[in-house]
Amino acid sequence: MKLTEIQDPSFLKRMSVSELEVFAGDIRRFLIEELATTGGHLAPNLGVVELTLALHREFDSPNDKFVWDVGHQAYVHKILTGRAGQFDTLRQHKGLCGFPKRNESIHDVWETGHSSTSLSAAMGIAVSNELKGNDDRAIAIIGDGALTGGMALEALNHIGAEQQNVIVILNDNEMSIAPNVGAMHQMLGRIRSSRKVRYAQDELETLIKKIPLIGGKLEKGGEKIKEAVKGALVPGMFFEELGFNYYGPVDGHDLDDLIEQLNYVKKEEGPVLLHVITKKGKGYRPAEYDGVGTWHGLGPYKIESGEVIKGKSKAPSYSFTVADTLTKMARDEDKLTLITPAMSVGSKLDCFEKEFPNRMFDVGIAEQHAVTFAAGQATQGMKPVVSIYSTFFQRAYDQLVHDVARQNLDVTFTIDRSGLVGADGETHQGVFDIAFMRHVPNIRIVMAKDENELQHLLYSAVKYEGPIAVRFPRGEGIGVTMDETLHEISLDTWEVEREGTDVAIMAFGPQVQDALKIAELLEGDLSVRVINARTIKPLDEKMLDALYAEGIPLVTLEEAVLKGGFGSAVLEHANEQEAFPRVKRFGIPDWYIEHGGVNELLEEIGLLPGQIAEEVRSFVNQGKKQSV
Ligand SMILES: Cc1ncc(C[n+]2csc(CCOP(=O)(O)OP(=O)(O)O)c2C)c(N)n1
Repeated sequence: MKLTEIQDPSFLKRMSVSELEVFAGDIRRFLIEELATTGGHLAPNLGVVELTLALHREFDSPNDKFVWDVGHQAYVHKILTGRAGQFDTLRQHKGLCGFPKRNESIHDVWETGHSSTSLSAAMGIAVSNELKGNDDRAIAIIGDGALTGGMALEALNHIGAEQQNVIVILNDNEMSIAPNVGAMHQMLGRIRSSRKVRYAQDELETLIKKIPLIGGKLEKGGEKIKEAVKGALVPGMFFEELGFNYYGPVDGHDLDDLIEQLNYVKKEEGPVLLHVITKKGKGYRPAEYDGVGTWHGLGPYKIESGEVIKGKSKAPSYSFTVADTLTKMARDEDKLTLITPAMSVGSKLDCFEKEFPNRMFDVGIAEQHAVTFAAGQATQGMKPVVSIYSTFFQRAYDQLVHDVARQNLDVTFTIDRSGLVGADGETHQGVFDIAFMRHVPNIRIVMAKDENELQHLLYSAVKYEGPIAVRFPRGEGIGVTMDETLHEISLDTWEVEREGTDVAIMAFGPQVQDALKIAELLEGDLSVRVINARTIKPLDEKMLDALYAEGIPLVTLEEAVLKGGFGSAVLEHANEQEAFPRVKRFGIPDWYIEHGGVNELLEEIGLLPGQIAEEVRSFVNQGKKQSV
């Protein structure tokens, strides 16, 4: 069958195991070929081809509800539910989303992008099923990486206690983006190496009875001893103790075994966990032998050589500049430590890790813990830096408010992927952090106009004693010359980048470059002042007061949500001063920005320099008319 002709997964039920095996090969070829042009999450999807086939064969989606954790591994599910024909638009503007999307298919019941939500969502679905009196199943598919997230553990705790009918499929490939870490990972490793298989409950009882000499006595001798023996025989005792019936470990590429185990699982009442061992990147050599995480998610590549196609790089990435600066600083500052919640690959922290392995902590997907762990260190005089993506920092809001800022602790946050990120879409846009940090007492927020200013701003932020967030965008710097030595710059003043008398544009981060472009576009018509407002909090109140007094029209520009953002801060300050400047704000509107190229997205919301320039022109002219 041609993959593009698939409408729904029901045809799988008529396929034999050997037919399914051939079909798995077709799906792998399709993924490798399609993603070579579009890019995307190749390795996670190659790892779940057989698992997804078996799940769709043994359950009845959409009545039975699949909840994919993170959702980056749902491509095979998308193919089997009638979306193969849209893969040439994967992660592109208006194209197929890289994560489950409810408006794409009735088979996508739960939208994600952030990890560790699947068990809670499946529990919600299972409870609803019960209350509504139907026996549809709730099936969460979660990776060993996502299982380290606090939410997943909270949900295990709840599901086990309630004995709810939730099926958990643990897709254990030993990798998060990079190799997985933590005690949970070590525990799963012990299970994997024990190579024992789960015996169905009644078989286990029979087995215990058969143990020479003591088996019969044990049977009569009370539950406690029986449970202890069971612990030795059942590899997933941890999950059993939490109230789950554990099955596995099963080879996730052996369709025969998978189907057999799913049939056991289907018949169970109460919570059940099937431990499936898979290989990330299965079936494509470069992805299979990737110990680093390159093939987790990537852009286009050459299929034959496995070479990742990269545009000519003009400048180091902002992430690299941050990691490099921290590494340099750590050479002189032995209290500096670096904490990452599983994002060392994306934030390019390997240089720090190589040089200071004992001061670098990958805590797994555990943003909340990462922040409070840093706070704990700061109470002891250390200088912790939490490297975190803007979007994942959302998870740790209370830890910021209650643990770090309230105690006014010396923690630096380096906020990667601040601003629009593009292809990952609405779950990943880094546009909320200013709004959720700005109202928190004690914290400072800064963003540099280019990579050179970034290194100095970060240097100053780490030297500063108190909570401070250094934002920086995804991708490459703009190619400015980097100073050899680091120096401190002010953390509460702005700078005029270009003089002008008709209007003042205040921007920070890469938007300073946009403001300069706008000024050029309007040259001849309007004289535009451009201000690098690199300290978002506190504002440069002295400069602002002078601007209010001057009466020049003000424009604020930010790639962050308008509500509660930098422009709002400028208005609030005017209100506090009882000043009434004319202010026009540009930023992210009050809706979620979907996936697509950053420029396409900016165009859609009217934030390209050319679009803003026209708006600024009419804003200033309108003001002139009013004052005539
Ligand atoms: C809250 C949160 N933190 C970090 C990430 C970034 N992230 C995406 S996938 C991933 C690894 C997930 O590993 P696992 O669950 O084992 O899935 P695999 O890719 O190995 O199949 C990480 C850290 C995220 N999506 N959500």
